[in-house]
Amino acid sequence: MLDWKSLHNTINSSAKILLSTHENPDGDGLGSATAVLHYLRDIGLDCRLIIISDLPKEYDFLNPDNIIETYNPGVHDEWISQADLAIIFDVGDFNRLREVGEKISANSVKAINFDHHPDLNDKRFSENYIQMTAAATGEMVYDFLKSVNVNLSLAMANGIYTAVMTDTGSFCYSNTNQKCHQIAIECLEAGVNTSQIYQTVYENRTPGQVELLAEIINNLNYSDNKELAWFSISQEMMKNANASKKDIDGFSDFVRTIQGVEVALMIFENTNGTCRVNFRSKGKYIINTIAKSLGGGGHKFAAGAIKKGSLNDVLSDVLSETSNYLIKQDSNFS
Ligand SMILES: [Mn+2]
Repeated sequence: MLDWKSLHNTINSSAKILLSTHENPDGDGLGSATAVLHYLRDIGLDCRLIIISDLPKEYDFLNPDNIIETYNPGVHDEWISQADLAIIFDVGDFNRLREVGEKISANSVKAINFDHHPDLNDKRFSENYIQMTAAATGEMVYDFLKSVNVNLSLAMANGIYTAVMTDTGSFCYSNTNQKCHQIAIECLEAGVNTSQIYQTVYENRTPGQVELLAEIINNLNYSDNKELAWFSISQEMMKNANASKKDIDGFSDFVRTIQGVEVALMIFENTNGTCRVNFRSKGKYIINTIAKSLGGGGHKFAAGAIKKGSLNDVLSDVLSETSNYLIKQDSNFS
């Protein structure tokens, strides 16, 4: 059990509190941060939620009064320099805060890591509230609020529900636990419109995204007894489909749904001479060990890394590395 009382004490002795989450934010980071923002404002604290990326359109519903701000040096630097506490949600890696993290460090703002990713022992965080058994950071936010008997407002419940729904693949992934469903019940009681949130987040694909997905499906590769399904996305494919980077979210999850496939692997060519490597496992294989060996990290069954090199070079390296890991884990089972 985490010492939530201590976090409440830290918060109550702070005058200006900055909340943030990782770049290219997802439902867990945004839902967690907005839920806590509403709580802190309800108890009268001065706080702002500032993120480095633009807010993805499908999460506009969490932002009715523009409570989520995209970092802008001219607008935010002075305020951040006066903040005495920063609470960072679901970040996984301090570097994923980009300039927001740099401002936090440059101003020596006390930074708290509030996350269900593994602890990276990053000295830039002064305190860590980490619970790797939590399905979502939003589950931890729920505990944090319940530790002082907060009745979930609709705004808080919308955030928490979005966080848990997105990180559990709508309560289907292997990380889904009893508590996720208990949280869902309480969110329903608070008035959350669950089907509307589902449709807003998942049934809003752009034509470009579907075009790109079609090309991926047509060029899907299998290896390792068809337990591994992999695909790569080049910048040329992105251009042809007129797709944006966030359009690729969920593709690995989709490929993992194929019968017999245990691990889905995506390799995405970035524009800066690196590739993003993304693993999803059904549960037979632990894949964050592979991600770690590539310099990345993540959860047991959902992990990734950024690797330098051309698409072809990274592809052949990662494929052989992945095969080795799968074979090794296979032999451990038998
Ligand atoms: Mn998460």
